Amino acid sequence: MTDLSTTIADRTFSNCMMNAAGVRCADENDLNQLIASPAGAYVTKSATPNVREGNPEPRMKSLPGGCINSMGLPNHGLDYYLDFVLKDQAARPDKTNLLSIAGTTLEDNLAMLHKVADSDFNGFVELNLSCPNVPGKPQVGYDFDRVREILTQVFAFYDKPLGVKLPPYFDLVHFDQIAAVLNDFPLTFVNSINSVGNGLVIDPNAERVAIKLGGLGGIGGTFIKPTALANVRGLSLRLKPEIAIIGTGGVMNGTDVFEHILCGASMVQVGTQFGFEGTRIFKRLSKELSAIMAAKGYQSIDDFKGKLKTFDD
Ligand code: RRO
Repeated sequence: MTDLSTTIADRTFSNCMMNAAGVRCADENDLNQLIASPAGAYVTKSATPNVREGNPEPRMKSLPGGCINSMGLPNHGLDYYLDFVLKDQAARPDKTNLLSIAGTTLEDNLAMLHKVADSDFNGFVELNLSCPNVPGKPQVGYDFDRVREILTQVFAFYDKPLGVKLPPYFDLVHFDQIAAVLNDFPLTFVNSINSVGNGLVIDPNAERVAIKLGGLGGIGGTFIKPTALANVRGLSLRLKPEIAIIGTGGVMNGTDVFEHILCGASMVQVGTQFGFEGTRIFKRLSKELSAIMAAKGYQSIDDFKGKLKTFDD
């Protein structure tokens, strides 16, 4: 029997797979479907303080094996998601879930975190520092001094479990720089990676961009797996062991989950393909990962987590 459970800090999750923020998690109906699925946890759509419409449509385009989006943070506002997770927590006190927060300013993030701090919520907050789709608002995760400033202000008062959602990094110096910042804070986890920002998808027949906002948006799906794995591995080698890693990006099948865990992920999130398949994907991925583990004689994910070999080993 293979055991797909995982642990982050002092919390155990019955399954190491869950949804990625943004995909099919924006309302109660979506979230209740996740609760009813084999996913080990859910994360709510990134919240802003108030309801937000997001960017003009079309703002998402499916591609073979992936997608591009310029959603622009459409969400029901923090109160809606906080209310949902609090009710769920009361009904299922043994479960830990993630509340995603993505203020477009530091003040908004601090105000939301004060509200969460003052509530009974005892799950994980995922602070999104990497939304690529808010015009005029750069992805904070690329400004290392700003990340330090934000985390300094957050941890001055917030003392419940908190992690950050990071953008992909592409240069090893940037891995060193972000890790040096993150290691100075009592983070519970980092989630790597968000969509790969500002790709351009074109409809060649129409000779036009595929989505609004000039056609630019975050790319997800198979194209981004090598970037995601490099980031999970790169952070795993650099972060202090108390900071767990959630691996996200390019997960289509059980092998992809296996590879994320080999690179050091304790939990794996599924975005694009979850959007295509819905919650039944968690049963399929669980079956596929279990089969890989059984064939290799692994009983638990700790048997291979972070144990990627190189030619130097
Ligand atoms: O809503 C979005 O446009 C969005 C967000 Br907040 C994010 O973090 N990542 C993404 O690809 N889209």
